[in-house]
Amino acid sequence: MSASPNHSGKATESYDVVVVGAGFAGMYMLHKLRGQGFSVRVYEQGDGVGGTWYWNRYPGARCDVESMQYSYSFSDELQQEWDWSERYAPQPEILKYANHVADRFNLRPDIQFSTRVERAAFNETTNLWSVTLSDGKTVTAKFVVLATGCLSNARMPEIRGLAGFKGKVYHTGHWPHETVDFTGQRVGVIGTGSSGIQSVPVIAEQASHLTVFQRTANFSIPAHNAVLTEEERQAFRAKYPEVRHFARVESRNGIYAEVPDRGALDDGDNERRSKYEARWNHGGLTFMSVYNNLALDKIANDTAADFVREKIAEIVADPETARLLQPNNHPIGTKRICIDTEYFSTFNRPNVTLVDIKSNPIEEITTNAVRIGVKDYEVDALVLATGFDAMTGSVAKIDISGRHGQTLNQKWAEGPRTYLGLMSEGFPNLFVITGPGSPSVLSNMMVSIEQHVDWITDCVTHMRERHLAAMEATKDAEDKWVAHVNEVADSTLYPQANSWYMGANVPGKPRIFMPYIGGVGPYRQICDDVAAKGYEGFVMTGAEQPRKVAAS
Ligand code: N01
Repeated sequence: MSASPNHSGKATESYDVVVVGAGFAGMYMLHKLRGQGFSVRVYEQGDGVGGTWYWNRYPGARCDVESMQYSYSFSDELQQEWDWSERYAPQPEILKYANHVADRFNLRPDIQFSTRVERAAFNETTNLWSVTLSDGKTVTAKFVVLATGCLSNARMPEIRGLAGFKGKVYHTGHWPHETVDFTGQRVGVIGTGSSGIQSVPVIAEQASHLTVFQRTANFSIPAHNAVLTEEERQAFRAKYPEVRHFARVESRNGIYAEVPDRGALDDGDNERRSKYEARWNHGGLTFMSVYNNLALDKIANDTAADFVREKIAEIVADPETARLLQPNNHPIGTKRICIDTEYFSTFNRPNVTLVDIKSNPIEEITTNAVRIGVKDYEVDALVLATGFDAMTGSVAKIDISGRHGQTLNQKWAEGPRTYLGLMSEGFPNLFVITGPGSPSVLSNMMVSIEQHVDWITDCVTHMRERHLAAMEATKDAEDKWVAHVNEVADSTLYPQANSWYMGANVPGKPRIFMPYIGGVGPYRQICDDVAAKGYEGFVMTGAEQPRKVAAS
């Protein structure tokens, strides 16, 4: 850090890099940049590290990527020494891991907690960002890195009367730190995405009655979670070099798994069914990689969707409830597939009711009930599992202005525009980690985070070595990238679903397929090629002005 006098004569803290957010992206960004000798300050809204795992403390929250893979790979010592207890670690364990990393790499001294970044403005004369914090302070930095997370801006539903409800209201994405005990209570859960599907079975065990309000049925595959034995951990650790290499370079989604070599229609009914059965019994996200054309060909996709619908009908005893739980308005996988533990069988419990709010929407929430038509479903507590303003929501909350005073919200009014999901033209020296236009949420986030952090670090080191002042995506490169992202998305079935990938869950949000679906391995290659060609598609300008260093 350095300090230079501002116009009022007071010293302004100045950093090479300001990082926004201390989740897994922000923590690794700090570690990596500091290792290269950059001065870095991280600002984090919460009072601890962990990002999404700090906020999402709802019952049943756990990872849907296996923990031996949903973990940092940058330190072999770290991955060899950390003991994951289960195949899919629960949220408290993932948060413990985040805290362990913060301590092990001594990150906390460079993180300011309980501090939001309110504004960031680029000064075209000095080529510095001026960053205003919620504590009223302003600091300057040459680079700003948004490590704000893709799913961290919890979205409250707009339902009449919600504010007047007299019981407790919880959002899964903003869960209290203290234990919430629903024992003896009548609980209503609104929303049946991943968060609802994970929390419903756990809440059902406590509540006297649980009513699940479902607008859209979702495809869910059993996790078959299990305790990891020491032998299993050791076996996995021994093959880490292969696992990590595959995830980074060869995979499409950052997950080590068998690569399908044929399409669903290349097999006969019996063979196909037995493959689906095997994947169902194995559990987890790899269900979707049993064949190579499930995301591309609707008829192929239907075979997998039908299989899951049949499974739901087998598990759920009441035929009408089973029918309602069978998804029928989107191809399987085009909304983030859910991974559950006993979700469908929970509806066989006598204390659980499913209410279809697609055909009969919620009219209002009264002081003690959810009102649908003439019927009041009385509840003592409400759990809103209604999701996030994904990918752009957290960025939009910061007032970011770039060249000519244009704000990022103005520029992204019709949908986010980036080059490689890393930078947006008109906003020099501003990076986004796992931003829209990169594989991000379609991948194992750890793999994508590490790739972006490494790329950004190489990039700013390149600039430092050449005393360059500013770097910016060109309009041409950005336009071509946006067109490519859309073209690839349009060649798949994904745009057919009203998903948060499309921004479709937020009223008024432009419908654009936000993540890059070209695959993690190919995307990495593109980013590496861009760097190898001297950061093709970016302009790097000017010799750096000497910054007055008053103190360090
Ligand atoms: O949110 P969602 P989520 N009235 O947007 C419904 C990640 N994640 O928090 O589909 C009534 O998927 C909405 O209905 P509809 C994961 O990537 C990971 O569950 O819009 N209902 C839907 O059912 C995931 O995909 C893990 O018709 C309303 C639900 O609320 C992402 O986070 C765990 C409504 C929202 O589902 C988001 O998951 C959890 C309204 N006004 C989450 N508004 C892991 O395992 C919304 N809904 C790592």
